[in-house]
Amino acid sequence: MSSSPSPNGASFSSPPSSSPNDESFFTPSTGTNPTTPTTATTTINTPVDEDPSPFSSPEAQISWPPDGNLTLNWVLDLMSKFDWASRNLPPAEFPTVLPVQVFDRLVLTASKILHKEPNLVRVDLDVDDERGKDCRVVVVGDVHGQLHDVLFLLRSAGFPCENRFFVFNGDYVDRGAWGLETFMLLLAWKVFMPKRVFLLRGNHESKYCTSVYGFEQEVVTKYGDRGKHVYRKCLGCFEGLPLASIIAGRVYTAHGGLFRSIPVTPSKRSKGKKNRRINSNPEVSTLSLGSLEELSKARRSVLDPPWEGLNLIPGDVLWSDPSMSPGLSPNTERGIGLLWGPDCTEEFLKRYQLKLIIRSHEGPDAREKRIGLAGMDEGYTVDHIVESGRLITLFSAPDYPQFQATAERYKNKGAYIILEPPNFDNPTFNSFEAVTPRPKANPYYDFQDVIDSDEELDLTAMVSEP
Ligand SMILES: [Mn+2]
Repeated sequence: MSSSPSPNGASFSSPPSSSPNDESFFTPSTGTNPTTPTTATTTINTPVDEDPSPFSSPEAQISWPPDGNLTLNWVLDLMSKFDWASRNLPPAEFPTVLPVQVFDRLVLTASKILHKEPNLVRVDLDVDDERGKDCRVVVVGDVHGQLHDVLFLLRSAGFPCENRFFVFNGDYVDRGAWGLETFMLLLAWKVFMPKRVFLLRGNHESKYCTSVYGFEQEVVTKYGDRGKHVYRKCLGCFEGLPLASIIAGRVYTAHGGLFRSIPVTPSKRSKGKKNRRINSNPEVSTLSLGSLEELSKARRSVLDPPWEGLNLIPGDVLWSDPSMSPGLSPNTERGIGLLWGPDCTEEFLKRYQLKLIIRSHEGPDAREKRIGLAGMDEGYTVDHIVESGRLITLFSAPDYPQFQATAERYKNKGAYIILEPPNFDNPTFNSFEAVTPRPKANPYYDFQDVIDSDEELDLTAMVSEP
């Protein structure tokens, strides 16, 4: 049930002076993709003039389409140029590839689409339609700025197209050196195919995490004096990302997972100073599983999901973890979110007649410390098997984290899931290894000092309003 396409030896390096649609890179290795232009010929073959800068190359520069409509070739070209830049340019030269004006247009266009989506996006497939019978949904877990592995994954699964949907479970940025490129290329796909590509929010799509785990520093390094502007725009876009999805009425996906019931609808006032003190949490004794209706009403447009007050559902959905012990309890290891047991998985699946929960959020480092739960060596684990269905953790960053303090690496595989008709509830797991060699890069955070997994949050540092 697990296939392992090997990315090793496949070269994605494609200098921008050659065709960006080089077949070795852009032909999906599996499946069919009717809209993939295997013979596309967007050429930018003009010879390179003498250039004063040893790095900038006029062919590498991306421009916004004059009519504002992204095309498949535009997205493929963007991916090719990001890949080339990651191998050939110092980070500070990145704006010669993605000028800040083009960044602005892409983020603005994507943000408008994302902010309009509901907290819980419904990925509905018209399987009664003749064409719908060939539909697939690819589900992807944490990718953490590992650009080359994301490019491999997209090529391996097949690019998004009319009958190939994608649901990404969040954690696009931080830790890896190419979080900006990764997030931008996913936004490009979102803009190009808004009804086929769904980007959910991860706990790292927040101000707190990106200030500790590298993304803020990455953006400032790449964009220099425009870095603060670029970072702020990214944060604004993070706030628009939806929280969860339901695929074909049968599969629930979210970055962390399940969430508590909140009796009162949170109001804007609940984030005021008076609520900042951590209390002894009188709600603990009355924790109960939240409903999809409550999830739909939560206020997701926050830079950091609060861990106290009334707007707790976003923090739960983004930060919670499954446990082998029954019941709901505060996630004391993380300092935010919940732990939920197999009984909660069963209750949630049964209540909504679902068959599967696919969540992400735990890599090999986190799983090393979780007693009773399987390791992340293959990129996925089946955590709960209950009467109504299963709970799966999916992690899509192989050989993670990119920068690691210890000599011994986890050497974990990443995985993606394919859901197929008629019911979309019997997942196929596809494990894959990291693209090697990974281009050299410097870390954007002090990986020796920050703990490997996201536990023991410095909660006081999260009290930051725009
Ligand atoms: Mn996470």
